[in-house]
Amino acid sequence: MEAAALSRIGLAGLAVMGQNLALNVAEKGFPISVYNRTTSKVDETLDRAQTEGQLPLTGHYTPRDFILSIQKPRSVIILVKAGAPVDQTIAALSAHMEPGDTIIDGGNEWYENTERRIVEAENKGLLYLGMGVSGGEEGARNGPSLMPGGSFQAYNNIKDIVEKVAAQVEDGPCVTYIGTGGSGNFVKMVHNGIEYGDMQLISEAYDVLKNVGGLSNVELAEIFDEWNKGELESFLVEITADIFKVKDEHGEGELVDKILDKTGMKGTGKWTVQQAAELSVAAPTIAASLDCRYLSGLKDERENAEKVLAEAGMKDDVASVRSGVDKKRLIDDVRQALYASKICSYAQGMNLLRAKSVEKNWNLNFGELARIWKGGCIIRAVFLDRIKKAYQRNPNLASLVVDPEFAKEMVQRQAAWRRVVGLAVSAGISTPGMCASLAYFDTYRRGRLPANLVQAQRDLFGAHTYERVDREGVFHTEWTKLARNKS
Ligand code: NBP
Repeated sequence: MEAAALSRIGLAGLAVMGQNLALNVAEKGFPISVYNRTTSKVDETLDRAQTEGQLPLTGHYTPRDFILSIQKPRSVIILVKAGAPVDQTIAALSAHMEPGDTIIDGGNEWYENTERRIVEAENKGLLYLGMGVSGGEEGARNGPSLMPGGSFQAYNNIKDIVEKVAAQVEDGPCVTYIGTGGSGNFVKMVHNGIEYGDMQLISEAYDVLKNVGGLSNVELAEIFDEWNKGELESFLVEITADIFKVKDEHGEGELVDKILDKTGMKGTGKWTVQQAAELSVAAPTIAASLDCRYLSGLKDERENAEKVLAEAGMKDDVASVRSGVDKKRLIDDVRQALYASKICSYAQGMNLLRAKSVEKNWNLNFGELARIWKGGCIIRAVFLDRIKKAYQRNPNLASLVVDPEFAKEMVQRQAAWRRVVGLAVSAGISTPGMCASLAYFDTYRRGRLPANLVQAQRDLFGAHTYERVDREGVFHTEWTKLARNKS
């Protein structure tokens, strides 16, 4: 006989994400059992459940007690470090699970690991979901964006829970069934790649405004607050405004100026760029943001290069460029450049998702993906609603930049965008994300590219052949012979 008060769901792994998600589930009225390898975290979570409103959460100290405390068919969320810890946790828990029970990995897992585990789970009669969770600590506690992929039956078992736990926006909860296999993890990975791009583009806007425009942190905070009331309204723009306002408690000025300029990372951006290359999808803005993180890590080398090049005669041109700049116009131009660059970055992310969806037969719904990113997650932004509508208008949209509405916006913004990139280039302020987006736009929109010359070169040195614009067939030319005979 089972005890009467079984939990509706279980959660194992009580670090930042697990603890907060468990409290969120309990707060929405679903009794939850929790477990963690290091049991002190179980007690911590129990304490929080008490102090945060006597929430229906029970703590368990062994895998067996934990699993047996959950009602059948059991659903267990795992939120441990991705990779081997997930396999170890699955092994410990599944020993006590029964056919029909479900494992849900909520970590930032590599999608192929999820696909392997789906098969392993199936062999034991278990169902499996790989569920991307975005929104960090705050999102997990108050409403994340959730991207579950894998078994549809497993999703239906927890649909009522995840729909309550997820962030809520005017067109529904920020969760949807993504697709089969590792699609949930893959979508979360690309979400993170887009997040890299957004953060890079915002940092470039800051760099240009600060160094070319000469804006103070106080002015920057005002500008970002202002931007957050318009088309750029988003979590990242909002928090950026806040960052500029925080004073340094250890000295003069604002804390942002005291932070070491080396960016950390955990790997999802790199996976995104690797996948883009793997699938022959151009994702230059996301790749530029990854490259910038690598370059930021070379602090000593950069400082040395600055010194060596100054000694070699490199002049700082920022001051002369700044003197000719109309500050008000620059601010407005940067806003437009940021927006246009962002559209290109999202276009790249969406096209990567489409290529993978075709390869894996996931049948991803891009409008729905944009919708569930509207709330809870790090890239949440007002303009995702416009992306949602673009894909609703045309689910087979080749690129966001050719959606009639976005196309109009790109055209309206391109003069400002070019001015910003041009100014930054002449001032020597690198804007790799904005440049990558602009080059992507200019490459994508041109009916004819210099690829004809590359084809000719390939044919000359490697007999790789070429096609012609004016007749059918595959051709090869003895270029060198013809060229040299003529001369
Ligand atoms: P961490 O990624 O820091 O992992 C810590 C948890 O993993 C602890 O519960 C720890 O147990 C457990 N663990 C480890 Br490490 N090795 C284990 C093993 N061999 N067996 C069992 N448990 C093990 O936690 P997190 O930051 O909460 O993130 C959880 C997942 O969510 C990760 O995949 C992360 O990438 C993803 N994610 C995080 C964020 C974020 O903002 N932090 C956002 C979105 C997604 P212990 O207490 O016994 O050491």
